[in-house]
Amino acid sequence: MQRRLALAVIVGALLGVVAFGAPAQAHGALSSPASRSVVCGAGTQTQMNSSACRAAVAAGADVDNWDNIRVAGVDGRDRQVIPDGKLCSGGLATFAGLDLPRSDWPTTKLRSGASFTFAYKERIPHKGSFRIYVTKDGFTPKKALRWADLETKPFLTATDPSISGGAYVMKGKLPAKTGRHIIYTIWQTTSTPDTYYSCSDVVFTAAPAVSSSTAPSPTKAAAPLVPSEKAQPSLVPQAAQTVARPRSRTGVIWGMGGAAVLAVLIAGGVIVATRTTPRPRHH
Ligand SMILES: [Cu+2]
Repeated sequence: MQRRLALAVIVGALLGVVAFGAPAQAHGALSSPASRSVVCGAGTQTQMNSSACRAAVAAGADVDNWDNIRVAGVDGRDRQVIPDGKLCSGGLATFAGLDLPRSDWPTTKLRSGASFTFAYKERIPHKGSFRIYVTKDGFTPKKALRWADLETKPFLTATDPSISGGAYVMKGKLPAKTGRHIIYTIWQTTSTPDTYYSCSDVVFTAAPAVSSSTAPSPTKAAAPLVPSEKAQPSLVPQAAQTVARPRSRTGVIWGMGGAAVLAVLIAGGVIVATRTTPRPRHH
């Protein structure tokens, strides 16, 4: 019974954070294909528990603020300001773990050359332009990403794209690539001094021989972006998963507590949904 009470307190505190304490300075990151901070801070249970994410957090990666890899005053001089080997962290010590050269970062599968709808999840919208790059042929994730590893020109750019379901949506065509790569996204805002950086680990598969039921990405990408505010509270279930994490301490009590927790979370979700309707403001 005491444990149940403790659990309720934890959940309550967590909901409080989600509802009110959502990082005051919080902005955005590429969510489809998911960037490292999104994967490790707001991904699936499996992703957040992956060796790569654990190592990143251990090495310093403030993934709870997955949308906060931002550097002020860069003003388009990305290659001069962000050091080689630190592209994924934007050179920020608080995200240094995201630069770890590892082959086992969770990846998103993409079809080479296919149409794709990119999503850049935002918690606070800004005016600005996106530049999306891909790594050159011969890329290896075993070395920390350097500027010279990226194709010189972005394969997709967008200025002030529309927001749908809590994310900027950008339609484009994926580059013709094979195998493991990084998609590197730069969001240079104009309504604030900040530029945001993110690395998405992807695997390019061959284009389908015949267009068929395996129609590529757009549907898949659009799925989590159902218009309306629904996408916002999607972070709540993640929080729930986090709470449930100490699963080694199984037992009946957790099972019993589960129903109660679920009820609290659902109620919390409603509160969050209500509260997030007016967008937070800053700057
Ligand atoms: Cu911002």
